[in-house]
Amino acid sequence: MASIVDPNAPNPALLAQAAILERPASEERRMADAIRALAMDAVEKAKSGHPGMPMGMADVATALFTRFLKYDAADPRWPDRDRFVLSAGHGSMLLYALLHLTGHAGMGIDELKNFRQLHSPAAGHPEYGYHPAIETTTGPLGQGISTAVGMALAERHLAARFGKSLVDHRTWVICSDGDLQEGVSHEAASLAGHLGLEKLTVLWDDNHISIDGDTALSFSEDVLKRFQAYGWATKRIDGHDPEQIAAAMAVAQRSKKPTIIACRTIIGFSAPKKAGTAGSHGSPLGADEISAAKSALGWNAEPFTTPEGIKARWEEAGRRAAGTRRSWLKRLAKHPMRVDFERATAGKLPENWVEPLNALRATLATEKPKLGTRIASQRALTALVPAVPEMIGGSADLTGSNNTDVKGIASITPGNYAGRYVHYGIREHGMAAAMNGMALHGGIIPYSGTFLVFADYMRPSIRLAALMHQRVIHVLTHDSIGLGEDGPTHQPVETIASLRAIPNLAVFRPADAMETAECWELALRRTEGPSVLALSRQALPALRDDAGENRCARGGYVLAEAEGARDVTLVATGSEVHLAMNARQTLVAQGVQAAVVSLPSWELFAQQDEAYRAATLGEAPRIGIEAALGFGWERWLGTNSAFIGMTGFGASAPADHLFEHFGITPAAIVAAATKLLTKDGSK
Ligand SMILES: Cc1ncc(C[n+]2csc(CCOP(=O)(O)OP(=O)(O)O)c2C)c(N)n1
Ligand SMILES: [Mg+2]
Repeated sequence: MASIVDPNAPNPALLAQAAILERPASEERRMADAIRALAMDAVEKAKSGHPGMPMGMADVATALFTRFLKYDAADPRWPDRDRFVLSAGHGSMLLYALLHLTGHAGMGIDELKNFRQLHSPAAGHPEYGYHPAIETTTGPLGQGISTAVGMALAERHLAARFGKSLVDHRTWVICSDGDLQEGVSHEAASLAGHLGLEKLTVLWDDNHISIDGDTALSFSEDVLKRFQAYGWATKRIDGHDPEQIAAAMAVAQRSKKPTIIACRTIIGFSAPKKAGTAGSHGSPLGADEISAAKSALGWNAEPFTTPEGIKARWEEAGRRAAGTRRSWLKRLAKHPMRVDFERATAGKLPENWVEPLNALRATLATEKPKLGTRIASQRALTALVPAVPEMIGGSADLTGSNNTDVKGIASITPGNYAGRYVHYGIREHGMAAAMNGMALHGGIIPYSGTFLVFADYMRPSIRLAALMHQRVIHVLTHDSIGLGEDGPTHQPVETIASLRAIPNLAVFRPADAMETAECWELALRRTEGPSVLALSRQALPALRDDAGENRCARGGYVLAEAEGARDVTLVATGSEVHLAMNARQTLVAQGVQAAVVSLPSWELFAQQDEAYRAATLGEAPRIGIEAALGFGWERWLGTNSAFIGMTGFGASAPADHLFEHFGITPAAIVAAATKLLTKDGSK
């Protein structure tokens, strides 16, 4: 088969490289070469990593970090800093070299020598939390740029809330071909264009190379035209020409639209054989190629060293905005909204925020309403959103179904960012990534919704939120066959189990309005990671009339104890808890002592001490009930047990017919208990 790209053709990139290397080496070029040298050295020492991207983008990154990016190496968490996202996370040495050269504490030469080793802040890909200047974890292509959209939106909203004197910064992204091929970036870029996030600038490493070779193998659209159609400003430059780079960045700073700059670069720039080829993408160049590359650059310094003059220039760049930061601190000190600003950016909830929710819980205890938990969630939001100004809601075009909106709360619209509700459109993945960016930016607690079954469309971003310990809350409604007629495409059966498999994600499946309010409180208090609220479409009876202690806080609890010694324990979640309560009544009438345990959050329950868990689950045979697959239930059920739930996909029919058809009914629970106890010999 004829290949689109002839692998034996002479590499034009090497000719272009020779021409660039003939130009007199400016100070900027020498500063960029310091990045190239460190990237080559660190990857060589680690015997793994990606030298090509840092070597190709070194000139662009140098212009950004010496002339445009607002940051102070002395305080990388300064709230009004520009955000810099290295979306092409495989090029992590670019970021580490920049942090090292600009004088950031905690990224000394020893850290670079430990690139990709255990406990090094210079991990294989940038990891949020490993160093304060790493704004987000990147590596899964497409996530960084989409997360940056959320950061840029957060900036616009907080500027509207607190004013320009406190919030006025830009978001800069370096991305690669892979970032722009991934679908999530299409969703996020479309949203950014629609909302007009003018302070977002994407620097695209347009090097025409990915792992399989020339991007022409798989990528032929006009990317800039695509971005123009999204409503972005675009620019195409030579990514090795400092004047063109600076001119384009200056234009981006004045742009009234988000901007993407296609920076035509040579991957692995300076490597005499591997430059311009996929060979420089993801493996050490080798001693000979490195030595030839350094001599082509005129770089004579020992490995892992930067000539003093060049290092001094870089450190000066790291202090460039120190004065700007000091003036900002002075403005903050005198600002009438200082206390609120500091509280919001620290992620602390306002004093008394929980009181309206407690009032709601008291009402629910007396009214005992029969509600879908999605409606109960809206009642909780009606109490919470006015009390917690950091909460920014939204939905992926299912507002009326997810019930994520609150009366009187305005939407964010293009050019007006003061609202607190985002119409994300049908862009679940982009939404979840942007929510991560909003949380990472600080000052915002993002929540939003879609159907539970579409969690799969957001999974890579939910996983990152869990990995990064971000408080992001997903309201996922229509959580079982209980949604009825829309049928098996819309009925999650494996979704809850798959979400429970993600470490550090809290999955809540409340049983009634009271539990829903309690789970909302827990999700908001959970600063160490994301939460999912799995909520029913169908109405559920109230099961609780106590509004004191938040009983969901322990993840599981005895909702109804047996009259005497337990014969059987019915363990259920969400919409199946009331079925268990129903079955309990019949069993009691038959002389079987049944207890009901509600288990709204497996993660919180697993954190309780052994004694509490043992007392809750009891020693009697157990029956698990959940309108989903039984995958994972063995964890709570033990050997002498049964599970009532789904065994495959659902079907299209009214919900009550489906529960009947799939045998998830009080009668089925009673039958299972009888069978279990007969087998057990105890009855
Ligand atoms: C979602 C995802 N899929 C696959 C990969 C593996 N991977 C790492 S880099 C890369 C592509 C490299 O091409 P490009 O993005 O153009 O980066 P460059 O080689 O130019 O640095 C791939 C497929 C990944 N990191 N993320
Ligand atoms: Mg590329």
